[in-house]
Amino acid sequence: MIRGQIVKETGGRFFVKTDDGERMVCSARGKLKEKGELYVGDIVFVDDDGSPVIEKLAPRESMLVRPYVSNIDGIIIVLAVQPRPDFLLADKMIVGCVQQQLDAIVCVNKCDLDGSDELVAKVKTEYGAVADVVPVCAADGTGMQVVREMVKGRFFCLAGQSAVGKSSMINALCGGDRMAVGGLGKNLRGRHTTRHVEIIELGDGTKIADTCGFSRYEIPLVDPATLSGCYVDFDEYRNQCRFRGCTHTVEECCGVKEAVAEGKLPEERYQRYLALYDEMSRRWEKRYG
Ligand SMILES: Nc1nc2c(ncn2[C@@H]2O[C@H](COP(=O)(O)OP(=O)(O)O)[C@@H](O)[C@H]2O)c(=O)[nH]1
Ligand SMILES: [Mg+2]
Ligand SMILES: [Zn+2]
Repeated sequence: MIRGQIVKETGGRFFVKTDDGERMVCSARGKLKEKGELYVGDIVFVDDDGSPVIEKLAPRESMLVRPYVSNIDGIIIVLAVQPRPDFLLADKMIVGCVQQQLDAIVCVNKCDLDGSDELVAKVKTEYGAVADVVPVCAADGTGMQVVREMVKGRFFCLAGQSAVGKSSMINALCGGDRMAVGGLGKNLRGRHTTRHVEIIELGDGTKIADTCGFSRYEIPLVDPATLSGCYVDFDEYRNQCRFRGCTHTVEECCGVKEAVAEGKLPEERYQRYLALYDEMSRRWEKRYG
C-alpha cells in the first residue's frame, strides 16, 4: 500500500499526496467514510489497482474539531482591528493548543489600519506569556517573513474570525493568489468564503492550511477543575495558592487572583477565564451531573 497525506477533500473525493510527492484522487473504503472519519491532514494508506482507495488511517498526532484538521504542529491565530477581536475565541484556541500540545502563534493582521499599535500592545499583554505575538500586514507583506521562519518545516493551520485576513495571509505567504479573499460586508459572505480545508505547501516541508472563518471554536470538554492547567501563564503563581487543586475562582488566598490584583497577570484574560470556567462547568454538569 502507498502511504500519503490527505491534502484536500471535496464531495467524498480525497486528494492524497504520497510520500513520493505524487498526487492521487482517492475514494475511501466505505467503513472509513461512513463514520466521517477522514480529515485533511490524515496520514492514510492507499491501495492502488487502477482506482485508488484509502484503506487505512494512521493514528493521529493531533486533531482539531471545527475546523477539522489533523496532524498539525501548531495554529496561527489571526486577530485584527477589524472585525473587532474576539479574545474569548482566541483564549479557547490557546486552550486547545495546550490540550493538543500545539504551538500557538498570534498574528495581529492589518497593521496598516489605525488602532493597530494599540491592539498589538494589548495582544502582547494578553498573550505574550503564552504565545509568539507577531504584527503582520498581508496587504503589504510586513511580518510575513517572520511568520514564515516560525512555521518552517512544520504544518500550521490558520484560524480566527471571518474576514481577519487568513486567506490573504496565505496568499502573502505563498506569494500568489491561492486563496479567494472575501470582503468584510455580510452580503459577500458565502461568495468568497473558504469552504473547505486545504493543505498548501510553501516549500522545504512547510505546510499551511486555511480554514473557513468561524465564530465558534469548540474545545473538547474538560473537567473545569483542570481548565486552569491550560493557562500556562498562571503556572508561576499557582504554587502560592493555599489550596491544592485551587480553581482560582472562589477560593481564598489564591496566588493567581493575587497576581491579577497586582497587575502581574492580565485582568481581562483572567475575567474571560472565569467565563470559560463557567461555560465548562455548565457543559460538565449537563454531561455528568
Ligand atoms: N487593510 C488591510 N486589509 C486586509 C489585510 N489583509 C486582508 N485584508 C482584507 O480583509 C478582508 C478579508 O480578508 P480574507 O483574507 O478573505 O479574510 P478571511 O475571511 O480571514 O480569510 C478582505 O477585504 C481583505 O482585502 C491587511 O493586511 N490590511
Ligand atoms: Mg478565507
Ligand atoms: Zn488559585
